[in-house]
Amino acid sequence: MIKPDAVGNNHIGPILAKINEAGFRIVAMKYTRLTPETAGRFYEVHKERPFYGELVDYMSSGPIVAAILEKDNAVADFRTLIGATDPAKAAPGTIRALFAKSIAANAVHGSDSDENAAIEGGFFFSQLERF
Ligand code: 3AN
Repeated sequence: MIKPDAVGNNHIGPILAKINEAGFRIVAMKYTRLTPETAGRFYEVHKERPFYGELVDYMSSGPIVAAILEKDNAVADFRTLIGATDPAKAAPGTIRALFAKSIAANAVHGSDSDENAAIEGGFFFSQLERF
């Protein structure tokens, strides 16, 4: 997912270019906006964390781009491409180092496991919307 800060700062194009250059295939993509209710469901796993309210408010504050990406070793390779959660700690050249503003407004989200990738893909797309 490309988060509201990156969409608002016109970083959709450069971020998609980095994703393509790294060898990912886009199999579904959607420009949309989360409501506080849908953002709350998307981040339900973080419900007990102190920043949950801030995260839900932030993720529903503007449009996002949701996408399903395919590649061998996609989860690990995408996390390498995006860099650490805190952009100040993200390796040079990573998407978060290049485009993120803060730990909350950190430009992109990537699934942390194949299992969560399937759940999160299903959150945004039906089978018919994938190519
Ligand atoms: P990642 O997105 O790198 O997997 P997680 O799963 O630890 O990071 O955190 C989920 C999301 O919660 C992050 N993308 C980030 O936007 C937000 N987040 C994490 N830690 C903080 C924090 N200390 N303050 C505010 N937001 C945070």
